[in-house]
Amino acid sequence: MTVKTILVEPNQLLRQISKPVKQVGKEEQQLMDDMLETMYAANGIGLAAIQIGIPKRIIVMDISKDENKKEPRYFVNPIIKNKDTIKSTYEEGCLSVPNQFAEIDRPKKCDVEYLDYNGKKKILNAEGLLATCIQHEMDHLEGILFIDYLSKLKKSMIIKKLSKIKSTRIVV
Ligand code: GNR
Ligand code: NI
Repeated sequence: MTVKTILVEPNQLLRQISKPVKQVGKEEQQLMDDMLETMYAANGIGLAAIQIGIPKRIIVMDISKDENKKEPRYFVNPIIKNKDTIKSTYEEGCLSVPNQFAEIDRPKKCDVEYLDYNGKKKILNAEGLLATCIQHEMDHLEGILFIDYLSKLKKSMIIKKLSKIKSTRIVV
């Protein structure tokens, strides 16, 4: 397993639409392992493959609070089957939008159909943080970031800040 570099906005790669996985094989499982390790190393609760530059419809998540009880979740080709008309608000952050947070409304519950780590078809009835996180991750598969839901002004202020930080950092 390897910790990969997480792409940071502004980066055109993050705006790509990710492609469906044809079959969950060794290569995809290796990618999921690397994604999970990268997510844990960055203290995140979710990660989409495009955040490490791979445009595949793969997500990893772990929303467990206890660091000693890991509960990794893997989603390949996720599709939202049903979403609540009731919304809930969460303060969201994103590993690709470091140190920026904003309250975002999303459907409170949703049902997601996907393939698991072994390529087996599953359905998850998600609510609360789990529902919020899976929707945040599925946005990444469409090239959408949470800042896209903010006003033009707020969004441009965040992008400007991130660009400034980037220009002062030496990237190897
Ligand atoms: O670590 C993360 N925390 C988080 C908090 C509220 C709503 C969504 C998230 S996802 C984020 C990790 C990330 O950027 N995943 O794409
Ligand atoms: Ni994110």
